[in-house]
Amino acid sequence: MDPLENEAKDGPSAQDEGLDASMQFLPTPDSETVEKAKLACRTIVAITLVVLAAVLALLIGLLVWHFHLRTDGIVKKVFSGSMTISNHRFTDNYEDSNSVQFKELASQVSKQMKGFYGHVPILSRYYINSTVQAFSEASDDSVIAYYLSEFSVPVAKAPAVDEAMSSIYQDEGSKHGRLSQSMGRKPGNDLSFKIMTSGAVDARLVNSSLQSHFKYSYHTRTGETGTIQSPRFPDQPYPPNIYAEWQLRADPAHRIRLEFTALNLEKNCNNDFIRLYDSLVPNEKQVMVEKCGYYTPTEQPIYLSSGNVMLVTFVTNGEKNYPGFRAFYSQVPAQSKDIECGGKLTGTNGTFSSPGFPSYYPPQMQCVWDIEVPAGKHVKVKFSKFSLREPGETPNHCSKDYLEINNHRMCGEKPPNTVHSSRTNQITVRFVSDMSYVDKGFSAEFVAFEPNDPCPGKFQCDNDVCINPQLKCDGYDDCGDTSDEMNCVCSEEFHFKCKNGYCKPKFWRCDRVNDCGDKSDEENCGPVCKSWQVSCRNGHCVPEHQKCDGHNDCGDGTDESECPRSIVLKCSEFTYKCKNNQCISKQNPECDGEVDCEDGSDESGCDCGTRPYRSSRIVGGEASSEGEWPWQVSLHVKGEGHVCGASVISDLWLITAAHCVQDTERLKYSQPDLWEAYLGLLSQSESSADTVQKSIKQIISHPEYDPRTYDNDIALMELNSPVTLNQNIWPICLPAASHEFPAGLDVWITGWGQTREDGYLATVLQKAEVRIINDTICNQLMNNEITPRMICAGVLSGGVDACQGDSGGPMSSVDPDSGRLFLAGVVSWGDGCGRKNKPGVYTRVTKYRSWIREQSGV
Ligand code: 4AZ
Repeated sequence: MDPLENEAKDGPSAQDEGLDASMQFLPTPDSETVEKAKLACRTIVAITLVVLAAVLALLIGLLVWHFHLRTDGIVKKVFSGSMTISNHRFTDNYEDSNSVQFKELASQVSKQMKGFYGHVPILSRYYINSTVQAFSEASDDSVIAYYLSEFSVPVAKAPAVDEAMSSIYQDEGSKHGRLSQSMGRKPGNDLSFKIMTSGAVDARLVNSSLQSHFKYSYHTRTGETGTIQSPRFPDQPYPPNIYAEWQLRADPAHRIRLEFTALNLEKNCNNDFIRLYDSLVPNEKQVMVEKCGYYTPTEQPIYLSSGNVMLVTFVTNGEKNYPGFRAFYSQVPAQSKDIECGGKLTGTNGTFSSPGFPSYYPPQMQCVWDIEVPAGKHVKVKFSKFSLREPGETPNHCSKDYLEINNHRMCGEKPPNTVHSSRTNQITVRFVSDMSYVDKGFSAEFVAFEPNDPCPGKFQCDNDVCINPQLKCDGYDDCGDTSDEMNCVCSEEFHFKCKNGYCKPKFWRCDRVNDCGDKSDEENCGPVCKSWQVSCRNGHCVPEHQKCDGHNDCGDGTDESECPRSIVLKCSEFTYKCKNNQCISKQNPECDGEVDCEDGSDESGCDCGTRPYRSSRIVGGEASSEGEWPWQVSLHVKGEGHVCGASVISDLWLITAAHCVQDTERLKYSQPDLWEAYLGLLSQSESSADTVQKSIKQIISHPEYDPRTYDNDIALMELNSPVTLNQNIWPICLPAASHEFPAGLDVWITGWGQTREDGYLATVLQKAEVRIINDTICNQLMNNEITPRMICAGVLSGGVDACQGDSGGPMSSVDPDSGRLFLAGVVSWGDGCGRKNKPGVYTRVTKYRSWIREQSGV
């Protein structure tokens, strides 16, 4: 029996009857009747108890539910909005939240808002209060009030409150929107107001963990420029867990122009971010942009408001803090040449662009251009830039910001040279930006053309783009829709014909890159051996089963070079030389974690090429993270800043390019005291606790460096004293003379050099992934200027490369077996930067292994 049941049935009954519980189960002579009476009585008591317990449980449940909803289940909902108060004239006192005038009008607005929400039961039930955040001057001299309305809502009712809030405002459309029931002049209340817009406030702005709040309010006048910046900028990183806002006002009939001159925040916008609003309150419907991460000096953006106000908010969380931002604000006339928008355009050609271009266009713009070219001609519009993106918008929907050409809507981002043609001599272009989110806009050219010759002297792509006829069938997609690479007759001399019909430059064959798209350019490469054979580097073919059998069947060690165990061979350029002068067959055996030399020398001196953080695989130049390239050094000329890169190869020695340390008429770059080396650096604008600045003791330029050809472009620098290695300062492995970096291998280049040809230096260390290019091909592409002491790498279609300022820095190659990084090259020279078919040229470090050891002992 269950002991509980026993207690419930028997315990109380024994007591009820005044019996001694110990006697309860003793049999009596007339025990049967006594037992029956007892049983009936016990059942009644038990039922009563069960009912009581159920009632108690229900009561407890109700209490828990009640308290749960009253405490944990309540959410704070904040909405922001603005209203015009048409029966009040604006005075400057309204800009000062401490003035009597501000307080009086704010209190009136709060009262009126209470009455306003009072009409809607679900809102009045949960309404807490409304507080006016700011007033601004409308163009007709009346007052605009910006307020926050707070509600305390049970979680389950939150959607109903959102719904009620959105239905009471009829503010889609525009700021000059329609009147709603919110229009009112109530008896005993002297405000005549019209709600203009209202929207939820981003939950991150009302987060209770934000410890410090900063609020600033500025009014700019014509000819003045003010500065706003994150707390502690530029000396220290911004503080954690703060909310800061700047209310910016301009005179009526002006716009706010905000230009960022520095922007370096944490990459993740969920942690730290800036938001701009086309309002003085953080209304979600009027967000112009959200920014985080780093922007180089060349891409510092400029924003324009639609009216005479703008709000900048800045939020940080408790994790990582960065340098922050600085921006200049000023006022510009609402209608000016820069913000010109629409009109009639005539002639045979001309240009037009989105308002404010190349600044971001303002919200709430509507422009129409009527373009007409001479009768008998047709007209086309070509976009050199087109960027009309909005979060959550897809390019075939285009309901927010868009451009309409003869009723064809375009939005999102389009490639340069996108063309739209008309079959008449007229074209109408309409540009619309809505209340929220702005972008860079577009820049366009219109051109008249003869209907029967749309691309005079050029090739017309299927997408109406005209390209230089030489670009047809050159292996590159110049049209953007591959129509220039279709139906090609490949040139015998220059082209390889892919199986899928494309013609690709001959030199792209067998470079281990799938240029055709169907891999046909990478088939049948190397010596033609049978499928059951191994192809040797010397052109021989040996049976597959002879691979890694401990015999040198190829004769050059190829069949024994990619094996778990090495064999001792006659020394050649393909063998690795151990310290005891024995030569072994294994390819790249140094520091791979296995002892291959009898004397173990291939695994000595291997405290190199490792890093605390791994990089992700992203092609193209982008910012590195701290500790990603701990051998990267920034060489500064004292008083001038960064000039060249270098690599740490031990705690005392750096490798750089000889051309970085050649004397010129102006400066004696070969003098050690001209230089200072920064180790463990990520951003040129800030140093971390692990950054070390070192003086240079001596510079050893390669004695055979040729400044005319850049042959032997390598130099060693000795630090004044050894550096303490740490997670941000660590040597890269030097490859043995026999180390192979085959064509097609992916390698990384890093540096603070120019981010484009003739551009600016980068502030944060940039990284890019490029491929080793075949020597013969590179020599053809670079006018036979490649010597055996150079190695080429790049992306032949262009756009990814080293540039001025990267010189002397590393080309790092990850060894697939050990994961260690080896110094494959030193950035040396090139024909411009990132040009098509112009790879970067690097000093081939394997050629200098013994010279480095002789000079530095490393
Ligand atoms: C330079 O001037 C330079 N594109 C370095 C590398 C490259 C071009 C120029 C490679 O230091």
